[in-house]
Amino acid sequence: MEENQGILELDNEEFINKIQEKNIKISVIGLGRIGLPTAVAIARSDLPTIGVDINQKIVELANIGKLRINDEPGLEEALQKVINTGKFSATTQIKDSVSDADIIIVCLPTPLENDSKKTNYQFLIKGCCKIAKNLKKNSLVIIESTVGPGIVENEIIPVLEKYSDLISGKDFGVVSCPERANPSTILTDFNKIPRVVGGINEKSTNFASHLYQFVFKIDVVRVKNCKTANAVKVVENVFRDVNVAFINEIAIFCDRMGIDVNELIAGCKTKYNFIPHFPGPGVGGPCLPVNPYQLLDAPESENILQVVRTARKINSEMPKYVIKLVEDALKEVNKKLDNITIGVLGISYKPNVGDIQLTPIKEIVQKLKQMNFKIKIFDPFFIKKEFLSIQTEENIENLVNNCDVLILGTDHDEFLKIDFQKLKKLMKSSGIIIDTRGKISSIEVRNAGLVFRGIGTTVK
Ligand code: SAJ
Repeated sequence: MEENQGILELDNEEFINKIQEKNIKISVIGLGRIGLPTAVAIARSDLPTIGVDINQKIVELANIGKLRINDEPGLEEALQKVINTGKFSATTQIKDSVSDADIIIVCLPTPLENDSKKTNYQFLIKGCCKIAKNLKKNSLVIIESTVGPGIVENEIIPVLEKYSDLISGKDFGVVSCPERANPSTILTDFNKIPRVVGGINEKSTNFASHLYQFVFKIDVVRVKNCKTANAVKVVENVFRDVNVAFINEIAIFCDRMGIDVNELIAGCKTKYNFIPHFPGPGVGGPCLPVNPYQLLDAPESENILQVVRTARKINSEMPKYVIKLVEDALKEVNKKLDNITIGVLGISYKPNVGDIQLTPIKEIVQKLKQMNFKIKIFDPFFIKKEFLSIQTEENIENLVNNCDVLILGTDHDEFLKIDFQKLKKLMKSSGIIIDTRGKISSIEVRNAGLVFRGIGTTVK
């Protein structure tokens, strides 16, 4: 087996041997929330890995074993180890990584154009254009970015062929293996959640499967092609968005019926085939509010997928329901609407992450500002930072001090141990607690002499 032989010239056994000998060079494009942990995990299995990112700061920090984010447990330690072993390094120069790589793993963002609700694939396409210009013959490109079904076949492969002058399936391989890990538990998820692999041909699928099995020691589900693998990822997220919309509506129904939605869910989930989802102030993050549009982008979705469209509408209107709860509670305590101070506990889109991408709390704060309420914010991941031109507080006490209303926006662990008796002393008289996450005991709040509202948990 000659040294500069491209991996796709190898047969299955030779490829597996080359992996076992740790003699496969990996390039990871995009060192963000998924890309960096992926590169670190691969380097941790002793495969030489060069990571690429256009952000100089990320690259400089990574090369000294430091992270920009502080909410991925174990990642910084793992990074330091692979920096010390020399199995991982980072660069801003795509040529330095791709031109000598056997396998190129693409972890570039595919965000939503908020106004048009169209997915922006430009970061991915531009990245693949640069990859193509440096692509070694007989290498394998793995797309981990979340894309709509058909995007790899119709947009990515043509770009790779055009700028490499190579033919996919003959001169290079392509596979979709969408990432499935949860922000804040990514490294552990890598070794727990099976991976779905679908390639342009059997060899591409096989080689990618061997790589993921070797590095992550997890089951690999092989599917027929790239679009099927991409559809799996998008549909499993849209499934979640639809179920969250369902339970959000049920929660509003519960508030009207005088039923506690948490008690309802606890009852339902005793049935083996009920998958519990939980109401909230809306669906945020870089994934769930985006993925439905990756289905709806496809011309094939014309006049169908009404459930997906409706679910998006329901979830994007939940911030309005939170505002209604605030208005109701202020009416109950007969507070005039001027000179009201509202404290918001948590702005992240979900608990225990420092991430405000498409967070529903943004719309809630914007609406409250439009209603001329004075807003204070505290989030342990964003201390003394600016959010919607509001300087966030240093601690909970500063937030609660002199508040009329306290809204639990994100259920970070540290917010679940609040002493409402103590809190009542800091708030203005007839204080109000709005729980958007179903994590606060209405009894405890009311026993402390505070007014309580929750999404589906308001019932006395
Ligand atoms: N949410 C609810 N109620 C629920 C579940 C979630 O209101 O019962 C809200 C959350 O508060 C958050 C949003 O939905 O605002 C998304 O939450 P999430 O837990 O789905 O978090 P993500 O977006 O960080 O991760 C999802 C995961 N997808 C699935 O679990 C199917 C993760 O596994 C994916 O890797 C990730 O999307 C992704 O990268 O696509």
